Amino acid sequence: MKRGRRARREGARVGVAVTAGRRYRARGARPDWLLAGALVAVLGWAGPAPAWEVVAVPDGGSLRGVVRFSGTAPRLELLRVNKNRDVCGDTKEPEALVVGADRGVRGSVVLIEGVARGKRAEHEALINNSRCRFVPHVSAVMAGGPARVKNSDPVLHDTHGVHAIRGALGKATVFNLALPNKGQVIDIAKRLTRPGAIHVLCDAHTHMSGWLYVHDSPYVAVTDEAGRYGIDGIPPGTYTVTMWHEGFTLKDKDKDGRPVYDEPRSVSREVTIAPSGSSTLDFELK
Ligand SMILES: [Cu+2]
Repeated sequence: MKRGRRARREGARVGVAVTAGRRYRARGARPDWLLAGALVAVLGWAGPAPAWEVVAVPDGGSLRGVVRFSGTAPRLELLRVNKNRDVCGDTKEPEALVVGADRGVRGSVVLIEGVARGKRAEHEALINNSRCRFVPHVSAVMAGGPARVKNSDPVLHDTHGVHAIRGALGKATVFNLALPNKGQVIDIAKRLTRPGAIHVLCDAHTHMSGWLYVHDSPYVAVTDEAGRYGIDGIPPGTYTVTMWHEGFTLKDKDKDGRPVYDEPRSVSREVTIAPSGSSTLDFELK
């Protein structure tokens, strides 16, 4: 009871911060429009994630499953390397769709929606520029959770993250980091204030592409080579669980030669987590 009240209070406080911008705009007075525009640009396409409340989950349950590709997986075009070929090689395998044994899909994000409070964020998202790829290709983290970008190569990478959904003024940059030195690490936790998929690109290498999925709680996972995922410590209840996967049907190339795939896929299903229970939920990706 006490906890619930505190959570509501915190939510309300965040709500005030968000509506403050809206009120400003609604007033509509002359130079306020400029400020409102700036606010939209800063906020991007969604409001900040509500404050996460860490509580003990003694009867937490677990959710496990597999994401499998349904049908025949398309063969994606090799990616041409535009510079530093001595270090990066001439071509790279595309990673937008990687199907392993038993049709398991690597790099799908599975997230539990609407969890108000629960466990502490455990896993750090580390986007490593390694051999001119983002490793891992897809990572996930709670908003404001531990996250860093690293360069393990002896060449300059410029790691540029943009929200995948267009805001009022176009795609919003979340971070844009020049990493000229091997071994360099930059903390990005404070930049990850809003939930959603961030497309991670390299301004130096057009073949480099990855994703960082920011969720509003730590109840999020990315599938492994076999398409498996697992999430633990879930407060008992009934939830919507969503599987997200980046687009992999080639639509176009941008002006620099980057492949442009179609929109990400997402599939949602409902699941009930019993106290200390183990639930299973598989997804099909088409
Ligand atoms: Cu690069």
